[in-house]
Amino acid sequence: MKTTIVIPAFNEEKTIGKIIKSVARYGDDVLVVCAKKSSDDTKKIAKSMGVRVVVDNGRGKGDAIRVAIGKAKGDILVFFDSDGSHIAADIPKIVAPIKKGSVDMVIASRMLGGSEELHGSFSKFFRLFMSMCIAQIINWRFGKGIADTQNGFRAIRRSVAKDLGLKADGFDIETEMVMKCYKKKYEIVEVPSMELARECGESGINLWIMGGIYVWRVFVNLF
Ligand SMILES: Nc1nc2c(ncn2[C@@H]2O[C@H](COP(=O)(O)OP(=O)(O)O)[C@@H](O)[C@H]2O)c(=O)[nH]1
Ligand SMILES: [Mg+2]
Repeated sequence: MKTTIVIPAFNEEKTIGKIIKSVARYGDDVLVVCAKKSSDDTKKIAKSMGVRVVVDNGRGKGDAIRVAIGKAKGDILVFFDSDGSHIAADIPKIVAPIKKGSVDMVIASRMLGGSEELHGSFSKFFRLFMSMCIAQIINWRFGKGIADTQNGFRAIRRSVAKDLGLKADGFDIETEMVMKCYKKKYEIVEVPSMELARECGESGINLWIMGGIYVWRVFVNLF
């Protein structure tokens, strides 16, 4: 099975080069999805490194993930953020359960592996709280015991990703992916992986706006 490492990137010129280098050895190819709304040199740097680069439609991270699902060539897609939050050496253990057989999606779990992004300030606490509430609702609805429904670092069979019919344009795409996998009886497992603090800049998530979108996304996928 071939593996494509998908890197969504919105104004990440400071880290994109390093991230591409760090993940390349773990996949058969690398696909960088640059944000149409990027205003820095992310795209130029990615292209100069000889990997495939596509541009999203300017609607957000979910849009970028959907573009990648349509354009990637691998049988397995690994989504890996470009801000330095994930550990590239964990990619083999995220992909392994899919390669072994019956698993369809593997989430790199911060709840099992720890996170530098979910503790400290009030906004980090609120994010963790929201994330736990969403996991609880999903577990109640589908009779599961998942701990981290939202980490961007994950692997999925491309055929499964295509079959989900994802609609989210924003950061709610990860939650939608989990709910639709459960609805369609696809198997998800979590593997521990530490989330590091992003290396520079700030998260694109505005909690007050995204909070409402997350609630809506969970609600429309409940029944
Ligand atoms: N292509 C694309 N990538 C995005 C967009 N928004 C965020 N990203 C990337 O998605 C990843 C996660 O975004 P980030 O702001 O760190 O969110 P957080 O990790 O959930 O706090 C990063 O690699 C961003 O560069 C977007 O609109 N388009
Ligand atoms: Mg991040």
